[in-house]
Amino acid sequence: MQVLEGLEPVRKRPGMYIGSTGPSGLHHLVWEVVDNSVDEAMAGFCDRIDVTLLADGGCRVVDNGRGIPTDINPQYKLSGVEIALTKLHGGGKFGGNGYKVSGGLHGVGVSVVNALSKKLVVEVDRDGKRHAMTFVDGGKPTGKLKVVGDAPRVGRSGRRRGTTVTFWPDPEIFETVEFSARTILERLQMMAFLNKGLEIRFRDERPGHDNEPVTFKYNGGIVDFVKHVNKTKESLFSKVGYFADSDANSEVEIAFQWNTGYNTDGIHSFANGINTVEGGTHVEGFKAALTSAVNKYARAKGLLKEKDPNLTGEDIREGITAIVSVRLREPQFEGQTKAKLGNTSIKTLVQRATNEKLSDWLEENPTEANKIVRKSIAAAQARDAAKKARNLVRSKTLLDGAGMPDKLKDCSSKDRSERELFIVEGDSAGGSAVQARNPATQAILPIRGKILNVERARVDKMLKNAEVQTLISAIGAGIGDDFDIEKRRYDKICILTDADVDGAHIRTLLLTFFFRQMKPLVEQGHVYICEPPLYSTEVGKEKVYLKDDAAKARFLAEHPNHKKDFQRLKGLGEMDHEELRITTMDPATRTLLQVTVEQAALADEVLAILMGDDVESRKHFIQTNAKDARFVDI
Ligand code: 0RA
Repeated sequence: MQVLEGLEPVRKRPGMYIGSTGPSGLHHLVWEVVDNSVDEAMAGFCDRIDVTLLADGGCRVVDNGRGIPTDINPQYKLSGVEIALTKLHGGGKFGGNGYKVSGGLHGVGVSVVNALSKKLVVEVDRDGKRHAMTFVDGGKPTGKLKVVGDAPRVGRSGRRRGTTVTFWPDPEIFETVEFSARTILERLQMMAFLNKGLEIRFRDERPGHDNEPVTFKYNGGIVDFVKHVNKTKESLFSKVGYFADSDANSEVEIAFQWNTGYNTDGIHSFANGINTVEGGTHVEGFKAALTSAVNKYARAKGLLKEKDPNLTGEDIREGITAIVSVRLREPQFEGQTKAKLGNTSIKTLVQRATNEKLSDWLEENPTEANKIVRKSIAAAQARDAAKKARNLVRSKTLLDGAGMPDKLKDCSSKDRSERELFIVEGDSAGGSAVQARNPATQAILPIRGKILNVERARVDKMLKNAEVQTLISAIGAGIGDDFDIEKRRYDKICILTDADVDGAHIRTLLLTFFFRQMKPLVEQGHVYICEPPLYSTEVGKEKVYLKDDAAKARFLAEHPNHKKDFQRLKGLGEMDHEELRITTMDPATRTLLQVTVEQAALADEVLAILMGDDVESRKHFIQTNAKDARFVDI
């Protein structure tokens, strides 16, 4: 059998066993102890685990399993308890062959926890007796395993069975020995979801912390997990699908639902209770079978015609929430963060199970199956439309304006460094701007009303919007990942909107669009805001324009004897073109504000909050900023 060693190697190289000596390694101790109890639960002998953070910094894990064996093992001449707590099992999670002595499927064993604790007490209730043993300074026993009394009574005639491990992590090993209740709670909840019916209780007894006990117990298991993940989303249908399968060496359990959203990364996977955030063979098997089962169903029911191409995996996964949980004998964890399952045999099991059982589920739930297929088809169409729109945009990149939108009044200069594009709110203001401009260097693009809200719209809808299309064509450098700043047709992009709330809104929308879809344009200082003045007055024969109320107040302070009226320049449309030229467009006299990334990001954030889907933060923002118009009016 495996070589058993003392605990010195663990204290010499803790990172080898628990990954690090930082907070992650510290919490590994808790996972290690809890995993042992969960293994006992998985074996069917335990249905309750209590985790307590003690006031003195210790951590206690109590289960009602069979109890670690207390009798003497003839081979080692030691009790099972001593073997479990003092003998290092061959290998380990972070560098060995993953073999574990107890029924568990992974982990490095409680002996590692013992080695890295300044004190550890193990208590075992078995055969009607309570047995106890204490270790100090990294696993040195203070005596043998002793019977310290009777096990507590349970029920009418029985005595409690179970294991209690209490440990105090060694501050000489760890950078910090302060546990995070939140980290532990998250993990315990996940464990409870993955082990249906298992009751896990948590209590933080440390002074200054929330001492209320918390209980996790999910009789629906991963079905409840899917419901929990989808709680904040709008689901496509109320049912949650579920199936499970197994072979001689492994088990798979899958729960799934779709929401109306567009994300394609809603598959959460686990191997032996470990969250495989990088996916792996189990996820590959599921994805492959999901794609083929949905396509097969769609064809069989005539939802996809013979001439239609297959739905892609990505189209089908749009809006999915799924939990894929597998248990297997010797899991191989690979990848950057050791969070990708590598065992190839599990792919076969998951794929076969999904092909069979998901197909059955689709047949048995035609209403839901129909909705899934229709959503996938919509996703495919959207993807197609987005691609067409992108290709359209790509082909128009020339300075000579061939194929430019009709609305654009382009400029004639072939020298990009002097070309300017004015995006002007409304057709009538657009007309004035055309008269006020220098046609050699200044192009005008009128924008009607409010352009599409980029935040909420998905990319394909956004690209279908006529205003957005003309804007992209006029600038000529593409969008998103394809945006190429070298292809821009203008050096300055100037936003010219009214000095009112609607104008501010359009400006925010445009800034957000540039920030999201043409970021380098903002980063490299090509985006500007025009500042048409609010007031005009006369000093002698000369007309004076004043930007806002503050400028008017300053002017009055400087000209205390000023008697002339102030004209309020209402909208861009009401300004004559000469006024517009002087105040806003002529480089010799205008005021132009260069947009910084910070300004654009703030506009983006404001818009995300005001118009995104997150109703709660929108409410919060409106409540806390209702008085502060500055946020919207950049
Ligand atoms: C080995 C054998 C048996 C139980 C356990 C280990 C065991 C270990 C831990 C660690 C924490 N809680 C635990 N509960 C059980 C089975 C012994 C038997 O056959 O009764």
